[in-house]
Amino acid sequence: MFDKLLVANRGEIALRVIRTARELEIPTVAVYADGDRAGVWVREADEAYALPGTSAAETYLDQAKLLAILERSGATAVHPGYGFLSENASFARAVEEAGKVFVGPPASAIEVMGDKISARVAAQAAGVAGVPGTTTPTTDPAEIVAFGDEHGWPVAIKAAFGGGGRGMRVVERPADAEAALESAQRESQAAFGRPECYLERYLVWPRHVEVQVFADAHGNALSLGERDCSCQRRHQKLVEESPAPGLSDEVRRAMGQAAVDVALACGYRGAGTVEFLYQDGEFYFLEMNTRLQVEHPVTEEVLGLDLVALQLAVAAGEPLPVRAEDLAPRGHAIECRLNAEDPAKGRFLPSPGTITRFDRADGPGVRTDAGYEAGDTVSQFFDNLVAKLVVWGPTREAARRRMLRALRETRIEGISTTIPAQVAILSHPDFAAVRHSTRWVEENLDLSEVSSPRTPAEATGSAPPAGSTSEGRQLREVEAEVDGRRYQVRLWVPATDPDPPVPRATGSRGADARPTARSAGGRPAPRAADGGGGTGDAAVTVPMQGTIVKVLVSPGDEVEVGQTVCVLEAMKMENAITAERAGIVKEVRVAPGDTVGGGDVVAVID
Ligand code: MV4
Repeated sequence: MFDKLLVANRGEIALRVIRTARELEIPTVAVYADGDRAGVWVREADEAYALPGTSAAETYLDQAKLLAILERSGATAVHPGYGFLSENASFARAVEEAGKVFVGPPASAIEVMGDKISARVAAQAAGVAGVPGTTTPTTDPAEIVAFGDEHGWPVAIKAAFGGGGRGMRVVERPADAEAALESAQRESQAAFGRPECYLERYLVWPRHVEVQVFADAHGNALSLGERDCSCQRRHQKLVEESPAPGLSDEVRRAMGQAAVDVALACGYRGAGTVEFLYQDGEFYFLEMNTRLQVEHPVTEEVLGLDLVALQLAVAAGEPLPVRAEDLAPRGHAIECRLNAEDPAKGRFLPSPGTITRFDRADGPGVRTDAGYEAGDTVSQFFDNLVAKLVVWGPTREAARRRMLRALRETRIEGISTTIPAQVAILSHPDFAAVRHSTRWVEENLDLSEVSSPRTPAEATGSAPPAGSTSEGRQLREVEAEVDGRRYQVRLWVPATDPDPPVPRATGSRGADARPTARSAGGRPAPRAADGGGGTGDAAVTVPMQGTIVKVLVSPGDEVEVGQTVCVLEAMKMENAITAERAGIVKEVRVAPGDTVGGGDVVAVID
């Protein structure tokens, strides 16, 4: 097929590609940034080359370095994985111009789908409707008002060159149009270097359903079924599943056909994902991702197919080795993205660091795709994804329970992970009954009691016995046997460590997650906002490092609980920093352009 394959990526996806290549007896070439020298994918590849540097821009995004390694290694094809250069048309073109094969779609298809306005136009031309919206860039807030009055409020402002929700703003009423457009354009410019935005009617309670498509160079295109990725937080997916639950056969079939029509209309080849919003029995084209997605394993588990093998086959010019009538979907698969983030209080703060323990879940129907092992360090420079936990079960309910079992079996120490949040999601009755939507995790799931200590010892004093303080005490988990029965006991003992770790929050592992969102009919009722009593902190702090892009209050202003004090740009997203208590602004310590670190005080409220 190919004499040698360059895998231009890192972590779990690099290893995922290398595994299939090995099964196909294709020699592989890995690449690594300075901090990745000991990466598991580097060891598993047949050859590995350094990408000198630490940041993504200096390494996995550096086209010149990758093209030089392509030449030097003698590889004849490049698999870009996801992220990095996977949807970069100029890289795809440069690879082809070097006489090598880009394992992905033609550069022209990447270009059409990379511009969300032209993607909408292409889908429309294929007879596939998007959400009612505009097909020219919006520059005037008056257009938003006119659009909302015609199609209904709220209105979504979206970045034409965005994706993943960056640059998206929801405008509830005409008075908010101007500020929202300005903010969307600013975020879009910062993240993508282009300010163009367009409009859509905003759907209030949709599910995110996407269709996996495959096309070959011989005019065949095929749907490999759908995935539901509605459980996400700030556009970071947490749980994905296939098939999408609760769709009628008619909708499922029509959505698959629509996705195939979109792929054929843009001259697609390879693996692609067509995203839809699904609400009230209707589906609407959203965008097309021209790469293999993180969540592809749920499709693999349900169909018993290797999507990387299919990618390599069609990239080599072979006809698709499967036909629609041969597909035999079986059971249900769920994936959890285990990220190095602390979900405590629903904040999901990045938690880079060294993994000191990593016990994988095992047993029937369980698959872990990880890019790290115990001893490896999750760097602040790259994605927080540590591993993907994937389960298969004969039914959705069996898969849901199996995932809970596998989450509890997985033990990761040294970093905090999203596992407790995923336990909360999977064990919630709304998720079990498919009452969730793309807004459910953020608006209905109560993560206030969730915690994810980096190590069990770090739970020190986290729940000290009544009447004691955490000071000078340490939690010890010990086993005891009383009358022939084993007990696991927690003891708060005098600290031997002269500098005991700072208590973080209550609870210890995933099982402590206590979701409490209530359900009311089809749509769960939002939970009460935190700090509603206005007893929050006087000091307004930022949760993470970033740049202040806007300050909305001045000393002497009166503020309410939840009012935006300033806007922080972090990880290329704008975050509203809000007041946790009502009062008068006593001090404002930042100005636009200032760089701040996690925990820094930006204002004080009296
Ligand atoms: C929407 C929407 C509601 N109405 N468009 C966010 C990411 C980007 N791919 C599109 N997104 C959305 N577009 C309209 N007209 C709601 C979302 C959305 C969303 C979509 C998919 C998965 C998670 C989401 C979370 C919040 C909002």
